[in-house]
Amino acid sequence: KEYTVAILGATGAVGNCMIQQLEQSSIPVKELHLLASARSAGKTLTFRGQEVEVEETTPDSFEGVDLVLSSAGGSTSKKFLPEAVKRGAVCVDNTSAYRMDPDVPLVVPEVNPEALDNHHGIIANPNCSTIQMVVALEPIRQAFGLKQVIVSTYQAASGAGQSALNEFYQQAQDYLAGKKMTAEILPTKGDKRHYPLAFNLLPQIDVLEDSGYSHEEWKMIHETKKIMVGDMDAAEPKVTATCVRVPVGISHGESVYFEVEDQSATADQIKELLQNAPGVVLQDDLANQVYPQPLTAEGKRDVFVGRVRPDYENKGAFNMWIVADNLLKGAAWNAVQNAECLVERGLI
Ligand code: A2P
Ligand code: 11C
Repeated sequence: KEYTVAILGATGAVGNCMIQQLEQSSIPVKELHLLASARSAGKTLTFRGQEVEVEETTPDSFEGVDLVLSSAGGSTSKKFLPEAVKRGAVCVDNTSAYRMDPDVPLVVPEVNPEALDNHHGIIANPNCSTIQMVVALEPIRQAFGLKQVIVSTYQAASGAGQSALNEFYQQAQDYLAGKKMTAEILPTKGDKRHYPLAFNLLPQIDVLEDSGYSHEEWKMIHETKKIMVGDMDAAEPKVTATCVRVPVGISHGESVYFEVEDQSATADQIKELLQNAPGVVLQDDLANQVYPQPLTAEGKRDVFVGRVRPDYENKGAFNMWIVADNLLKGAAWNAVQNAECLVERGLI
């Protein structure tokens, strides 16, 4: 079977990567529709050497579509995905719109592909910072049990979309040219105040909530639980997070502290597990200063892990450093990989 595919948000940072990832995927594509807002209608983008015109999204854009890959913001997903499902399409949604819906599987193929079997037309792709963390933690959880995770993130500007990435590059140029930096998007579109990211750090990703946490931190906590144990409020693993935007264009870094149940676990055993884990590349060679970095992770589909070491003051606890391309494994590749799994399982 060949599939008619639509990419909703095709002109965005993730949408562009979805086009590339689909080009490289095993999914047989009969026809591709590139959908965005009215602002982009008529622009052309390239798929497998052919020019494809971008169309304004309407409910009828999904007529005859088998598979939708979407990354055009939560409100756009809420507006259009039910229309797509009504017309018989299966949607892999990269936004947070449906992630906590009990009828919507939240899937990272290396961790919980079986959750796809229960879909009702929409499959949610987790948040980028959650995805890379669970890919690295799941093999450890399977082998030793996982009691607690404490994560601090170092997140790239592109996580906030193409316009945020452009704003960050402009700020860097302005700063070096001795001009005043301007900020209209970061830390998050729609909030009251904006600050420059260039030569700075912003401890706010998404909106700040009354709990004292940012919404990004909330997502890392509850998405991790839903993916790993199927319950967004599960008591274990315990998860807490601090999310920080750093002046990097692409690829998120994470410092992850975790405690396992099996107190006999060693750092060498954990490294061996990671070496053999699907989707993970272990880059951990201290003698040769080998460790994951955003610049070397960019453009790759894998999750890179290094600096694995025990907490010598707390048995059964470890630290590690994780980096992945937030636009690929954190978004477009995970979405296309989910779609490949749906095809393999006969679920589209
Ligand atoms: P457009 O380029 O026409 O604004 P990013 O995450 O990089 O900011 O990209 C967001 C994507 O979502 C873009 O492709 C953008 O299209 C698309 N988009 C935003 N709002 C809408 C909407 N109301 N309907 C369809 N697509 C939208
Ligand atoms: C960021 N992680 O870096 C966010 C972007 O829930 O899909 C992804 C938001 C989401 O800003």
